[in-house]
Amino acid sequence: MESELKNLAVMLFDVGAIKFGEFITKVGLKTPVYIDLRVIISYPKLLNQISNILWKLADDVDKIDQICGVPYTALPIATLISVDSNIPMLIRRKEAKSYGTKKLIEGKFAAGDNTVIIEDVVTSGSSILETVKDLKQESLNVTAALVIMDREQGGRKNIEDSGIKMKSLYTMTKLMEYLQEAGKVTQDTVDGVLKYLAECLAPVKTLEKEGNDRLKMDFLSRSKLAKSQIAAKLLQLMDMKETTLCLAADLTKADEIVDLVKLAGPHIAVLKIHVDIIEDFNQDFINQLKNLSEKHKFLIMEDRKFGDIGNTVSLQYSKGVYKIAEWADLITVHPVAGPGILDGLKNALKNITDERGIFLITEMSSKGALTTGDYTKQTLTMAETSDLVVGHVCQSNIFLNPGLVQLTPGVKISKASDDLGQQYNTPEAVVNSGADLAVVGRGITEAADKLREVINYKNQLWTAYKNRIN
Ligand code: S5P
Repeated sequence: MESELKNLAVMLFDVGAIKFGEFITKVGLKTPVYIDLRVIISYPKLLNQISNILWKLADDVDKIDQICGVPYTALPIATLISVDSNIPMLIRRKEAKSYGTKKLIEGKFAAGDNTVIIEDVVTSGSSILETVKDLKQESLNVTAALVIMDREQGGRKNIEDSGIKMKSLYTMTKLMEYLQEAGKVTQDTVDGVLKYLAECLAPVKTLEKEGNDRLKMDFLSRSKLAKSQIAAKLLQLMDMKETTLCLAADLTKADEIVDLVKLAGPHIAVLKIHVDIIEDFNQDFINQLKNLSEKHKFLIMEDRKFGDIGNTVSLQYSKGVYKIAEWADLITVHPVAGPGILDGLKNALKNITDERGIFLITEMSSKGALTTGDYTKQTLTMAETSDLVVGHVCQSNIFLNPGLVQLTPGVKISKASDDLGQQYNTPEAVVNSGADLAVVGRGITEAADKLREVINYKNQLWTAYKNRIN
């Protein structure tokens, strides 16, 4: 293998894939060596040789289910390996599509598939770590990263510290040695490159610190990562209106709700109601809410907490007196019945053209709630499987996916609990615990000056969000 690697190093040099001189890297730093493996697509034989030899680094080939290429340079290499080994391939998109499914990972896969990442050059390791993160988000199991060139600037450590085995064909030291032996570079060039590499280490990054930290990202960036279109819309309107307030208008008279929404509409992101507590429910009430939601740009959530088998929730969602599917942008769902509940709800949307979304009740705010342990964990997994899910109703930062929204109830500036088990936290505390949207009910509905309180909550929540992302 060593003599093959030497020959290949010379060929790479000869086709201009390895250059020496003074170059500027993509982060604006000077470097005396530049590796540009993109050129190898113009040399099919070389491309094939590189792919073959890279694949020799793979362990336990019969246990590998997927090969994932990191765009763009490594894609043709991964393709050749996939064709040759007859192991299917995945592509990680650089950005989610702005239309359709918004998938980040293209290709067919199953949760738990063993996946090997193919990459051309590793400097800090961040491309591989971002890829690992997206693959893990889809419950894929990353077993190794196979790399052509390790620049020896700290990337290997970053990747291995994140628990991923990395194997490379060349380290920069070995490459320089081979090229010097072949008379392609002088001792001065070798010294210059090695000195540079020793001095210019890439920043330390690990999987946890890398990339999409939900709590540190702004809503607009996160909207681009959302699988659900209505989640993207929600994140965008929160950014545009500068509000994370979800008003729980738990009043029992239609007119009282409409009057409150007329005041609060410009300041809220979501209006949440319990339609079954309204004594004089009628279609005109819904029409008024829809008009206000269009005028003031907020979404309407029916906090129905569906919790039955698929067939029943399908009927409850679309039929009966309330016909919730026709007007509620968002609904809440107890995942207790298992994934069939999501299929049932989707089934009810066959004739609905507007975007609809679901918040799963993943953790409840009330004292002694049973939404704990495995139940919560399995709900998190369930959310990743459906593009109807907009986010989680929960009390703390229990999920990573920045394309999902955390909605947290139990928010009040002054009071710590009510007499019926509800537990409250302050706006700042819930935002720091990961709340993207905060539900405020009686903190506003029972206030003497409701508009003042709406604005007060909105401002306190927005300030806490701004502090959080900064
Ligand atoms: O865990 C939960 C989930 C929800 S959706 N705890 C909650 O309190 N809620 C809802 O949030 C509850 O049904 C009510 O509509 C609102 C909280 O109202 P508040 O008056 O206690 O602020």
